[in-house]
Amino acid sequence: MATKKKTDILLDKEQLKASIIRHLRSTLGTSEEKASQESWWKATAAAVNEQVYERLTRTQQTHLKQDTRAIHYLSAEFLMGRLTSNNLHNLSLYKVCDEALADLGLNLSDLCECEPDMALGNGGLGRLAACFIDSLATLSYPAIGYGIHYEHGLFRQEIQDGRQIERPDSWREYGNPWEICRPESVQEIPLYGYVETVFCDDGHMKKVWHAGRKIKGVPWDIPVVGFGGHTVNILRLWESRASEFFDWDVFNAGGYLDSQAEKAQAETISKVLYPNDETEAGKELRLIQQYFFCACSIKDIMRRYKRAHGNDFSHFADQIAIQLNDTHPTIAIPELMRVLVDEEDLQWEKAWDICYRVFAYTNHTLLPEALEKWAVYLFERVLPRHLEIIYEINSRFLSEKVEPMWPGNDAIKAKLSIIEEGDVRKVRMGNLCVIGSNKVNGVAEVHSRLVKEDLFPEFDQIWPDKLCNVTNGVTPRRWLLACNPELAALYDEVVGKEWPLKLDLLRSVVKFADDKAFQKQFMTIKRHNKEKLVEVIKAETGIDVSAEAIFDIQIKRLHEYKRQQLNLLHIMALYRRLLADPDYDMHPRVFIFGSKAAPGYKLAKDIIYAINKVAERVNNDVRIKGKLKVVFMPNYRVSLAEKLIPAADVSEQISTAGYEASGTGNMKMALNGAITIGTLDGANIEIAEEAGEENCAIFGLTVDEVKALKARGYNPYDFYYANSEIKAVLDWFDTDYFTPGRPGELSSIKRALLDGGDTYLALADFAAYSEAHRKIDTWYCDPSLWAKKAIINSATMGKFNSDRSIEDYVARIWGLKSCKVG
Ligand code: DL6
Repeated sequence: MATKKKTDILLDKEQLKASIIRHLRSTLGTSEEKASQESWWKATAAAVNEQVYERLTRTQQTHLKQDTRAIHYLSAEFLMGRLTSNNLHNLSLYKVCDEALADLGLNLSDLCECEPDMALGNGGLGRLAACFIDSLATLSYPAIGYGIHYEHGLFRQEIQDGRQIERPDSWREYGNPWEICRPESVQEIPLYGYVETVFCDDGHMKKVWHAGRKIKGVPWDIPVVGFGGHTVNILRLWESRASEFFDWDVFNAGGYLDSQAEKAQAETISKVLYPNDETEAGKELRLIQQYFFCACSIKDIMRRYKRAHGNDFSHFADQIAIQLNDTHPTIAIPELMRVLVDEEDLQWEKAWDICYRVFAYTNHTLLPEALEKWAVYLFERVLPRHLEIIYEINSRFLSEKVEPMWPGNDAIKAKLSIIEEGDVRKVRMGNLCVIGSNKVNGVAEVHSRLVKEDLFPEFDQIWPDKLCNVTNGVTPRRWLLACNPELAALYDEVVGKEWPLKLDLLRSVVKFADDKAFQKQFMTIKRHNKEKLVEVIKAETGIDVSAEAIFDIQIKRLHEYKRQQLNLLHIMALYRRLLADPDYDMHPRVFIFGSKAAPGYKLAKDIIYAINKVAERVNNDVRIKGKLKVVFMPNYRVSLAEKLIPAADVSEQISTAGYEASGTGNMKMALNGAITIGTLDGANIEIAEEAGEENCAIFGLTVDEVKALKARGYNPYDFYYANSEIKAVLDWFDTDYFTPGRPGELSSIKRALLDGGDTYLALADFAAYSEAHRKIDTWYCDPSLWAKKAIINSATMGKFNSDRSIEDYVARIWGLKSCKVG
């Protein structure tokens, strides 16, 4: 009989049961009779953690011994969601645990529902980071994710009378079993103060930053279990605390609140994700947040490096790779320069050579408002030494790179400079990222092309090999294996159990796309998932929908460029058609939205309100005989996405071409057998290439057509007057049809689309969008044709495995070696 390998899962059902009960009694301090569902969930997590920690230790020992290059992924967002089912799946313990709990009279899925989402992110960027750290561990790469341990992640969204209300999200109010505090690795971070120039005995000049304040960074580690359970990396999140948090003297003198002021101030730094930065205080807080987590992370990286190499920095760039996930962690570049030059006494040139080889930057958006800029005066006050370093980087860049290429060209210098001149001088973090990184990547082919051609064309001329592409991906473990168990089981049967690692294997399923028996199996699974969603919708919103209908889903942040308003216009147009002709020929359709709007984004919030008001009217209108339903699911988050995605028939990916960097929801829905209605934007283009354009409903202006129309001068009124349906729908917003007794409550949407200039060309794409929906309807009415398209979509998404993205990063940017944990 073969002996078990050290990494084989050694737990059987009885052992797991015993472990859960032991933890229930000795870790949770309760008993089987008294325990709440939460206690059972935590006891289960603790039992799983025994396995996780053992592997974590083994991984860290292996990495220490092998001492190969590691990637440090710096991100302001990690949208992890729930970890219980994910960790069980990745340790191959899901089934055993399910059975063990069933023996104890419990249901694993119910227990999983006790877990709050770790919503430490806003949207695609944060979820991508979560998928990437899953893939890095799965592929056995030495990697650490670094971010912020927000006390409250993204707000919890409630809907009251149709409007979004933001409530604090307290994901760890009663403790989170997946995180470990590491007091032994606390860091202290300086802020404010002044810089002194000191002349040393050997005659050289040195800069000394005298901090005005110090903040403590306390690390919390979340183990990241790779699929197969061999490698367990960590996600290290920094929590801010006051260095001296309690003033005895002030307290004893009766200043009970004042005695804690320092503590309150320091803790503010890791309080919330993206504090509102419309005020000066908000801007300062955001900059401090960014510096805080970057500085803690750089110190941590230094500590580890020095443990192995002492003060010999000649191997630093060979050992350390740092990825900047968007511009939020840009300050890590001058921080590493500061540490190397000021603290480690390296020459500027040597330090710069190291920095340049260490850093790489991922751009996630072309929207100018998302490329951060900080006022110089703010920098001067909060990070005075960093501003000096940025000036030095900039002056060397302009004289060594720009002047030789464009001699005497001040306009180009002004454009490429890290400092933007004007009434308020600003530090351009995007430019600093490009100048300080050895590679810059976009996240889908078309996006990367636009980064090169439109966003950073001169930088591309200076460094022709710097700008590259890595198309995003999603982990098939969470986004198929865990969230769609029936489809996963079908794929196990048809292609074997290797597909969660080699998603390309699914391609062989294409040959069954015409097979009636397979179609039936595939669509029965979809039907089951839809039936489950019907229950969730009823429970969350009270709305009755039928699984007979087409489930048409748009789930993503609310933004005008993503065009939820276009979807709404079309829904209203369908409603009008149905009112005009109750026998209007269409298959019943349920339009489902899930979306949060940034708290300060008024129009986005108005769009949510309009969706809800239209939903109320449409859902209760007996004249249309239930042919149209509209559902807005409150508090969209990862765990809700896990229920929506497997049930989607149609995936709405309708951004204005050229604006959505990639999208990842598009990949998740297609992988689960939804058909994309989408523009030729972001990764939609690559999805259509993989699945075949005939299996997607592609519509609308292309990137070049969008540019041409804008260049010609786009006038939305042309479409308003030319298309009577558009006119009627827009005029509806001014009436009280959807807001009885309160006309004009929805008018801001019409205004934005007409007088506001319709920046994102919703009216220009309306007719094509409406036509694409007709096509969807026709396809759906032919069940075999629909099943074939759905199967092909699911089977051809192999490219969008985040493991492939990570291998691309490794080959094109990071140069890592996989480090198997034995
Ligand atoms: O790369 C991950 C994700 C892309 O899939 C989305 O297309 C893109 O919108 C998102 N970008 C951001 C950055 N901020 N903004 N806007 O979240 O990144």
